[in-house]
Amino acid sequence: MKKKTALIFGVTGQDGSYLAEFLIKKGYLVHGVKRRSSSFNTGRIDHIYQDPFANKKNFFLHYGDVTDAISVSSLIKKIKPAEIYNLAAQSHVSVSFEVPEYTANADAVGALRILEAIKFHGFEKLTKFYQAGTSEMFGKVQEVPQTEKTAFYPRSPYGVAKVYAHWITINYREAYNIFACNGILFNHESPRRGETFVTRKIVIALCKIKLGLQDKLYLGNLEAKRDWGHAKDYVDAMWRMLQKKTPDDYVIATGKQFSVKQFVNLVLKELNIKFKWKGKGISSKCYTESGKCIVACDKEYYRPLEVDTLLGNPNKAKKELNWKAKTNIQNLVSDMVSSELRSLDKNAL
Ligand code: NDP
Ligand code: GDR
Repeated sequence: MKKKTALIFGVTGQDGSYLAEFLIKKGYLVHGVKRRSSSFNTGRIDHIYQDPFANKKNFFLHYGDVTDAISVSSLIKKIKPAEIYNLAAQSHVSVSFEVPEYTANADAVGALRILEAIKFHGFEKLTKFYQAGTSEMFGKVQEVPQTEKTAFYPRSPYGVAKVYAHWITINYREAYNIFACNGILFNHESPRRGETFVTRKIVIALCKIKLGLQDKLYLGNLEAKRDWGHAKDYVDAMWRMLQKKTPDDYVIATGKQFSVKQFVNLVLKELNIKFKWKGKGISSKCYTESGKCIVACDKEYYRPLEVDTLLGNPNKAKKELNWKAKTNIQNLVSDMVSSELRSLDKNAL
């Protein structure tokens, strides 16, 4: 039987790497798009090549960029994918305040470029499209918990760009009958999470503090609340959306919420570090039993606007996709901490 072909924009990122593994296991031929960079950016996917048991002909990499319409269009024409996953984005909310125009170009118009290429090549019936939408579109939340029907109120250039991508996906679905779905994914983390997102930043720093390799961790708003899941579970939901009879939009979340401070506490407990918090807000500090301050706040890590609280309602995904988050916060923390300790140990050798 002919293998299905998938094309992943953003294959070198956290989700792209898990999705590539997931699709290869399902028997797909997976094509991934990577950007030219001055140093290696394929660390998360190198093992897919190196695995001696994997059929190397299942995975192909191409240079491209979602800000470059010609490369997007040529790749789609050449590969003729049955499924396209658009995970490519400048995905850091805080950075989007520093580079708003680029963020709009990649995160908003990037989705349009892919959809337009599908239409331009007449692939409306051949190619299904997944758009990596985000809970950041809810921003200043209008309803708790958030569902597919909750109104958007984005609070960053990133969130605003993703709202455009969400609506252009619906627009191409309705105007041209393209099988196009929006995932509205809440935060998902893993040992492969970028080092500047808060969960990974906390895990790396506290593991180093435990091993005596670092003194202190500086954070921003400790009171922000997020619905945190595991990236491995979430790429499965992306795939399920494209296997349905009709295209639709789905919230993907755990339905549970924790603050940044609670996440710090969970990591400290996992590392068997006894601690005590003192102070409030930006003056909050966390001390060890021996009185050493190991966590403090710095205004550098506060944002011009904050999304205070996000909590997803994944009922539609459960009912229609038979999808449920398998990993709870405790298991997520354990996975991230044990992987970090292993890698620090390896680097020390
Ligand atoms: P990452 O930041 O880890 O990965 C982003 C990927 O996009 C990387 O492969 C990056 O390449 C690539 N990329 C960035 N700009 C371009 C560009 N101009 N052209 C082509 N590729 C580009 O993000 P995640 O894996 O965490 O997230 C995947 C997607 O899901 C993103 O769109 C994100 O916005 C969205 N999302 C993520 C959530 C999360 O909690 N993780 C929640 C909801 C949505 P490079 O490696 O070279 O930087
Ligand atoms: P977020 O993730 O903005 O939700 O976007 P991030 O981990 O960056 O922040 C979560 C919350 O933690 C607060 N915070 C800090 N954040 C960072 N990065 N660094 C700090 O030092 C720090 N201290 C406190 C933040 O203010 C925020 O409230 C992620 C990205 O993956 C997006 O691409 C995705 O769309 C959303 O999740 C869902």
